[in-house]
Amino acid sequence: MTCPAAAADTLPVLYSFRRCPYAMRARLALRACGLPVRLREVVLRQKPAALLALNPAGTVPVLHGPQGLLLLHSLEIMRWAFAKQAPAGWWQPRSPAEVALEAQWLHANDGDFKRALDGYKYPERHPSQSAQDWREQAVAGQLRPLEAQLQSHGQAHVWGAEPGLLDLALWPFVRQFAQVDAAWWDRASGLDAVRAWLRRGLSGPLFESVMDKYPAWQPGDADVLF
Ligand SMILES: N[C@@H](CCC(=O)N[C@@H](CS)C(=O)NCC(=O)O)C(=O)O
Repeated sequence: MTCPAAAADTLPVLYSFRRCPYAMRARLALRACGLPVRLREVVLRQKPAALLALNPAGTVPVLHGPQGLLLLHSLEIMRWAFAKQAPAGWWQPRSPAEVALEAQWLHANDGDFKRALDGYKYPERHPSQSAQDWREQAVAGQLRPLEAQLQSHGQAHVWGAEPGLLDLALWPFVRQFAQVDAAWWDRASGLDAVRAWLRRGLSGPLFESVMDKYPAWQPGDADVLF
């Protein structure tokens, strides 16, 4: 959807790529928190100069707004959104111990789990072990603990009945993992609680609402309100 220049001018700009799991989690958080942005869809092979000027590393997502707002990492964007306008009824860490626990899950996801996911998806690029070894590593290090966490309370989300930032941050990565070998995931993984958690997340209105397709942004294009 496009919006009048006057209304859009003050909104932050999100450089995004539809299929990037980091960009997905940023869009999920912005949408969950009800924070509109101007979305610029990036083609990674042809990064716009405006993106590279802001982030020489050339990664998406990037959030750039008025008054010096510049966030170059997905978790920074998520935390900014939740700090600005956390949705009512969502789980938020209430103690230093809960903050630390959430950070541990995120660190494990973005580190060891992401590496194992890449090895599982592209074993030819990561030949130090087989695809099956990468898969087992991802399961042992992250998905079995997630299964145990979900089973410990039997509720819909990682922390319990309320959804939280962590659910949004993990969904896009576990989604990719599940897609590598959907038959194994459905029939042989034994990760029943994780599968149900993922299915609920992906089929809900929030996830669907951040997966619309937009044409690649070019300088001079009308703003796309997201
Ligand atoms: N630490 C960054 C990582 C983002 C990232 O790696 N994004 C990928 C796309 S999924 C990217 O932009 N890669 C640059 C490229 O492929 O040229 C974050 O959390 O936002």
